[in-house]
This record gives sequence, C-alpha cells and structure tokens, in this order.
Amino acid sequence: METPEQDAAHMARAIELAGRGHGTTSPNPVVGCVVLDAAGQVAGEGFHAYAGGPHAEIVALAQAGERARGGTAYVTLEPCDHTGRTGPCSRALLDAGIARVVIAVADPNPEAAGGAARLRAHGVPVTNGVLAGAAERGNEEWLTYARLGRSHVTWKFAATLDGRSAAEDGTSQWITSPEARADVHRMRAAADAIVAGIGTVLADDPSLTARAPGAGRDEGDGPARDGRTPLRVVIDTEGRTPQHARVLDDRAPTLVAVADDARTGLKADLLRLPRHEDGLDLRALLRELAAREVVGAFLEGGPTLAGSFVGQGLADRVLAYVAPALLGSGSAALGAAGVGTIGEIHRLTFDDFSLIGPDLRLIARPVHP
Ligand code: AOF
Ligand code: ZN
Repeated sequence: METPEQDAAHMARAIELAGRGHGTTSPNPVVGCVVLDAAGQVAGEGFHAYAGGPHAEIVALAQAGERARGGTAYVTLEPCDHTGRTGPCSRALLDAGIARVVIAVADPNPEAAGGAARLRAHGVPVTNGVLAGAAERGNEEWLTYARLGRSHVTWKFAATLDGRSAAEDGTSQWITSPEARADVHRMRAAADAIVAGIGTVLADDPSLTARAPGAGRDEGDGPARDGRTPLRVVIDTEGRTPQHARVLDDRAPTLVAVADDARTGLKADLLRLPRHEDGLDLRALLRELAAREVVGAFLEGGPTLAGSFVGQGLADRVLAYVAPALLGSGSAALGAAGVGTIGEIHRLTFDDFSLIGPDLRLIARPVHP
C-alpha cells in the first residue's frame, strides 16, 4: 500500500489534471483521476472535460487498460454511483479490478453519491479526505452550487493602489493594463453568467459578452460546449433597462431581474424577485440562476450592486486587479456593504497573488466564522 506521502503526491497530480477542465465542465464538476498499477507505477490519467463526456475515472481506466487490475485509483471527487449522462464510475472501478480507492472530497450531489459505500461493500478499501482543502478550492464553484443550491459568485474589480475605481469626474477606463484586461477575459470566459447592475448598464451600455471561440478551454479531448455563451444578467429592480441597450442585443441570452411588483413595460426575459432592503433578494436570484444551470456567476459592476452582494454575504470570491497608480480622490470599487462600525467589517483571506503585466492580481475569499 502507498504511504500517506505517496497518496498526497498522486492526489496533487489528480487535482492538477482536474484543473484542465476548469471553465468547460459546467454544469458538472471538475474531476481528475490517476490510476496506479499493482506495482505503484502510474498507468493512467484522466480528467472530466465537458458535461456529457466521460468521467475522469473512465478516461484514466481506459488508458491503464489491464494494468489497472490490483492497482489504486486517486479521484478528486467521490466516484459516482449513478447512471446520469454516463454510467456509474464505482462499477467501472470494480470491473477494472481496482484494489484501493483514494478520494479527496465526498460528492454532495445526492443523485450521484454512494460510490465510496459501494466500493467498500465490494471489499475495496477507500481512503477519504486526502488533500481535501486543495481539491475543494479547485472545485469551489461547483461545490457551492451543489451544496447550497445557488450559483457561486466571483466579484471582480479593478482599482488603483489607493483603492479607487473611478476618478472624481466618473471616468474609469483603463485603470489596469492590457495584460490585466486580457486576464479578466480569460476569467470571465469560465463563467456561466455575467452579472451587472442597472447603474452600469445606464452609464456604460456594456454588451457583457464573453467567451471567444476556444476561450476557457485548456486542452483535452472531445468537443467543447460549443456556442454556449454566458447568460447576461442585469439587476434592474424597477425595470429601467433601455429597450435598445446593448445588453439586450441578440449576441447572447439575457435575463433582466426586476422586483416582483415593478411596473415596467420592458420587453425582455424578466425574472421577478422579492425585494430586499434597497434592492432585490440576491439569494433568491442565485437560486433561480442555479435552476438555470449557472454554476459560476461573474459579477462585474458596479459598486452599488457589489456592495449589496457583499452585504448579503454572497460574494464567494473576490478577484481584484490593482494598478500601481494613485488617484487620491474619486470613488471606491465597493459601495455600501452593510458596515456601520468596525466590528461589522467583512474579513477576507488571500488565496493567491500574482503579477499580471505591471498589475497585481489578488484572489480572496470571505472568512467564515
Ligand atoms: C463528472 N465528472 O469525472 C465525475 C462526476 O450527468 P453525469 O453522468 O455526467 O454525472 C454528473 C455527476 O456525476 C456530477 O454531478 C457528480 O456528482 C458526479 N461525478 N461528474 O461530471 C466526473 N466523477
Ligand atoms: Zn462518474
């Protein structure tokens, strides 16, 4: 049997493989798998590339062939035990003669879970929780969606080193470098929905489109989810989106979220939601988006809407691009977020930092007490 160090090393590789599916598997998770032969040599590797395609285990087992017999399988997510778009991986592992299975994270999807129990019932030992933290982070969007029944939210903003996103006269273009903007496009392309507030629509008339052909796709076999452009979502409590706004053009589907009692003549796909203090019930919005298979939503602006998401505890990941520049006046990226006194501060923890061209990219998440 492998040592705990070997388990960690092979699981790290499986997590790396899983990451190759990032941005193309929705509404499915990213999953990676490494299969060792009975002598402990890597015999097969695989990852899940797109919904409807083979699961990671199936890809790795196919590569390993007969060498899988008596071997060990490392999987970043508990093998499924159901027949969905594809057959049960628990079965496939048993049929291949795998003698031990190592799992990072249990499957929260009640329809698919049960693979670990089935394997054990057939006498195959299962080790759980290996590199669970890293596997959770790699599958953060889908796990939020599967566990909470709502879309995961990445709030993106750009600011100067002194935390300003617009100058005093309201101008805000090109705070960050072309490299940072290209990175935003890559990050956005992995999302299922792009969300903006009515303030941004009225001020900038953005088209909120993304996903150039091939964007968000790393490598891998099988077709991409062709043509699936992210859903555009406008948070527009009173239904004030101009009928000719770019966001309503036919380049991508658009949902306009309005209050259930809003009096609006807007001709668009309207989603009526309950009101919440100064705006809409954003949790209800994210549940509705999840029902439309939006796993990851990308929140683009502006400050008022971002403040509402943060205030309602719904900004799951903060993606900040910080330019080495100073403004000294002007507006912040974040509007009011329900903080009246320092005790109510929204504490985050940094997950990652990197230089993108001349700018700093920071990724942070809320600290949950
Ligand atoms: C994946 N890829 O590698 C594993 C998954 O509709 P299906 O048949 O593709 O099943 C999707 C569910 O299977 C998914 O929600 C998750 O619970 C489970 N495991 N899914 O997409 C994989 N191992
Ligand atoms: Zn499966």
